Amino acid sequence: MSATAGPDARPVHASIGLGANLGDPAAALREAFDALSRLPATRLLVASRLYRTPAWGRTDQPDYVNAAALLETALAPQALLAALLEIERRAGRVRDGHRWGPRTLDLDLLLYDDRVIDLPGLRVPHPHLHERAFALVPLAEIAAAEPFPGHGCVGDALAGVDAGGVVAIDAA
Ligand code: A4P
Ligand code: MG
Repeated sequence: MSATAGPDARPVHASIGLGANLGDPAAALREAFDALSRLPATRLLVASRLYRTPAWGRTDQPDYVNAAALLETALAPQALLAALLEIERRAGRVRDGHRWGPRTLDLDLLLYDDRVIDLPGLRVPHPHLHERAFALVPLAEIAAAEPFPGHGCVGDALAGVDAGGVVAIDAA
């Protein structure tokens, strides 16, 4: 697998969702923005504010801090996901096998250009993005016009969720 999409690859926009609810979530997200800005063949175009959000999926855990980043990247999607998992690992992420459980840092590849990818370890758009206000609110702040295959654009999808409880807490 080549790390980049090829010598003639046109850099594309990729949207990343950031989340944490253990340790110091705000500090973890700020460090993650920094790590994203240092990825090879990649520019961090814009970072959202940080948002406090009620836990989704499993509610018996602390509130999350969530945010989003818009990248311009020549990394292929699989290489970008591998880089995200490495940033999570360096932030002390431990996978205990519990789906949707608490975490020190979670980085999801939400959108990659206007591509639909369905591989065993990588699904894009992220399969839950359209139903998650905690991901759509920060993403719409910075990338409302980005295409969201199957849902129009990010702003269109945001109109379909209840964004109550998702509150900006800070500048990123
Ligand atoms: N994977 C496949 N596609 C992707 C993608 N587009 N982006 C694979 C990232 N990863 C992708 O990830 C498990 C595997 O999914 C990865 O190794 C990768 O190969 P994980 O982060 O361990 O996932 P998980 O927690 O077991 O389940 P899931 O559904 O992926 O969890 P999410 O989507 O990460 O959600 N509530 C609030 N308010 N805020 C949150 O941020 N996060 C979660 C976890 C639950 N509730 C939340 C939040
Ligand atoms: Mg994840």
